[in-house]
Order: sequence, then structure tokens, then C-alpha cells
Amino acid sequence: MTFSLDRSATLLKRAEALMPGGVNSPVRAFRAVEGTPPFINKASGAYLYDEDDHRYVDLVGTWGPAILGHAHPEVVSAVCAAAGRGTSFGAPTAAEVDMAEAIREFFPRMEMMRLVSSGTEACMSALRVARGATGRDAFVKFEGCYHGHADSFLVKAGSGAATFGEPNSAGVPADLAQHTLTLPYNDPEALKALFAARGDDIACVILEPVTGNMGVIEPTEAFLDALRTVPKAHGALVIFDEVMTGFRVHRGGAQALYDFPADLTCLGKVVGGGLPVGVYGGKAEYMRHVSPLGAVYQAGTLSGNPLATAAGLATLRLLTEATFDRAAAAADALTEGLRQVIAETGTEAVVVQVGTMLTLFFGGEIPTNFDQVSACDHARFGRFHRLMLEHGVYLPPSGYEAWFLSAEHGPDEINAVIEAARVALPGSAA
Ligand code: KE4
Repeated sequence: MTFSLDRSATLLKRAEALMPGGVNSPVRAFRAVEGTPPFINKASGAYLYDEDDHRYVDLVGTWGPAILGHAHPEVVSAVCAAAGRGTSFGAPTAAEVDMAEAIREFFPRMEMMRLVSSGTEACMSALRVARGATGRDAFVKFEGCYHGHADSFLVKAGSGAATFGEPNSAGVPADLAQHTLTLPYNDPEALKALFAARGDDIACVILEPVTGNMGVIEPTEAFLDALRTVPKAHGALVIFDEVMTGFRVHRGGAQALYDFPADLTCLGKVVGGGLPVGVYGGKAEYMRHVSPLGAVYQAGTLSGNPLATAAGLATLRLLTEATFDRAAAAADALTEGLRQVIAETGTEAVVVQVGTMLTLFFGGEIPTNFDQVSACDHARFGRFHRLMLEHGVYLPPSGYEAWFLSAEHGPDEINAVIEAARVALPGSAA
């Protein structure tokens, strides 16, 4: 039976008349891969179900949040119970206190924090705190890293910006972008040289401590060592954007994995259990700059929303060591299986995995920065993606993204992905 997405194609036509590209976030349009994006109408455990009644093993996990698997019964019932008590109050609630205490259990360096509604809000607010606390305008980001779509970050950005070859977005004023200083990832010498030249102007360095938005790339020891010493020597903060790596590369994020003293941390995705939650926080000396205590303003109608905190709190309470280890074991098994099939089929590809996330790159070497990722064969990834979809596996629609595993990906699901790759790897050759 041929693989058809007729209902999704019809929905896409309607959607394109109303929303740019027919989507509410660019990567979902599947413009970097082949074919129509399936419109999803249900998710459960490790699976997605689309409008044309296809079932897929899901390796996007709604871009990270679904570490427990989709529609976990205890998360669903927590959200339903909260909804029955009202969806939003715009007032402090006990759940927000419980949530902040639960987050601090995972991230003890977050002495004080603020809940917001997205990773973008978390990162833009953390940058504002760093600027407010230091009185400096310039900040450092790394090429290929993505910190959400706030203006200052859309300079040499990763994720969809990189996917569509627009790492510098239109609409960002040059006199704002001039304060965004970008460096190659994993280049300690470049970091040292920039600080030697402009250290007194720099408020902070922000990075994905393990990247996910140019595929999964690990930091080198030398890079981490430079990050531990150079910014501090010039009075600049280090912000760990753990929106993706938080609860994913380790239950305590990359700062636990590498024992790194991040001054500020941004969280998102898993922390909301699939509902809109972002968090920024860190040393109390910096967070006390935030209104109403200090002069750094940040606000939000739905910050700490009762449904979102119910989903987040249920997720954090369920994310025990054993649950995390199940998701990490699934990622281990998938990495091992993909490497075997790559060898068997003689494909030029490598797999990089950290914790519960991984990326397959169509290239000969393990990439360490954005240029090396860009040199991979992304056209082949587009063909591979389509073949995997036709064989029941839903991958992120870009070679610049991470694949995510959950506690619900068992041997059946991992074997199904490996068998699909056994066909799609050779099938995707030019
Ligand atoms: P949101 O505003 O999308 O919640 O978070 C922005 C963000 C910040 N920091 C990191 C490290 C992130 O990965 C993200 C968002 N990630 C993308 C996926 N690469 C979200 C998916 C999308 O844009 O549709």
C-alpha cells in the first residue's frame, strides 16, 4: 500500500491560507526535508498518530519535553485536576512554590528563579539580568547555538534559522545586533582573544553546553576550561542555556554532567512536561536585580500558570533516576544499533549521543562546530528523513536538530527504528 498523506495535504492547504508556511513554528513545515508534514492528532507513549492513520515511533518528543513519553496518565490527570480549579489566576499559587523547590532539587545552583512561558522568554530574560547586573551591553554567543527568537539571539543562530540558511534574521536592527558577539563553538583561543580585546564591554557568555540546535555536539575539555576562567576574569557571567539539555543530558543538566558553576541557567521543554514553561535563575546576587526587587523588568500574564505548573511538577516528580536511566538506555541502544547499520551499509555517517539525545550526521567525522555540521550532506538527510517517515519513524525534519528518546522507547521501538534505518540509509544515497 503506498504511503499517502492526503488528509494532511488537505489540511496543509487550509493552513497555508492562514499561517506562514501553514505552521506555527518554521521547522514544522518540513521545508528542509521532502514531502508533506503529517498533521498529528494523537500521541501516546513513544508513538505519534497522524490524520491519515499512520503510526510513527516518535524521535522528536515535541522537541524535547516528552521524556516520560506522550500522555503519561499521571501528567494528564494532574492537568485535568488543575483545569477544574481554574486555568489561570494571575496571582501567586502554592504550585509555583512547589515547582521552584522541585527545580532547585535538580539544579541546586539556581538559588533563585523566575517562571516564564517559553525557552525564548527564559533566555531573553537571563540576558537582560546579565546586562542589568553588569551595566554592559555586549554579550557572546556561539555560531549554531539557538537561544529562542529574541532579537539579540538571531545572529548566526541554529535550529530553524540554520536549517533555512537564515542564521541572521531580517527585522533585527543593526544597532542591536552589534552587541551580539559571535564565536565558533569549541574554540577556546577565540574566546580568550575576544575577551582580551573587549572583556570590559561583555556582560555574559551564553551557550548550549551540549548543543542540540546544530545537532548534538559535545564541548571539549579545553572549551569548558576556558569558559570556567576567562569570563569570570573579566567580570562577565556565564549563562547555561539548558532549555534542551536540562533533564536530558543528565537529570541535573550539563552543569551536573560537567560540574560547571553556571552563574545563570535557562530551562524549558521537559520542565513544563509539554505545557508552556520556561525558567531562568541562578545566583541570588544576580536574580535580586529582577523586579520587584531590582531594576531589571520582566513580567508575564501566564507565568507560573496552574496547568503548566501541574504538568511540570508531575513530570519532575516522575523523572526519577530509574526513569531517566530508561530513556538514556534507549538512546544508548539506538546509538549502538545505528552505528552497526552504518557499518553494515558502508554509509558515511556518524552518531553523536549525550544522555537521552543524539544526532546522526551524514559526514565522515564527528563535528565540533557549526561549519563542520554545515559541511554534512543535508540533502541526503532530507531523503533519509522521508524514507524513515514512510517506514514509520518520525525524525526531526532537519539535520541541524537532535533526536530525543523517552522512558517509553523500549526494545520494540528501538528495533523498529534500526530496521527502518537499514532500508533508509542505503536508500537515501544520491
Ligand atoms: P522555545 O521558545 O521554543 O520554548 O525555546 C527556545 C529555545 C531556547 N534554547 C534552546 C537550547 C532551544 O533548543 C530552544 C528551542 N528549540 C527548538 C528546537 N531546536 C524548538 C522547536 C521550534 O523552534 O519549533
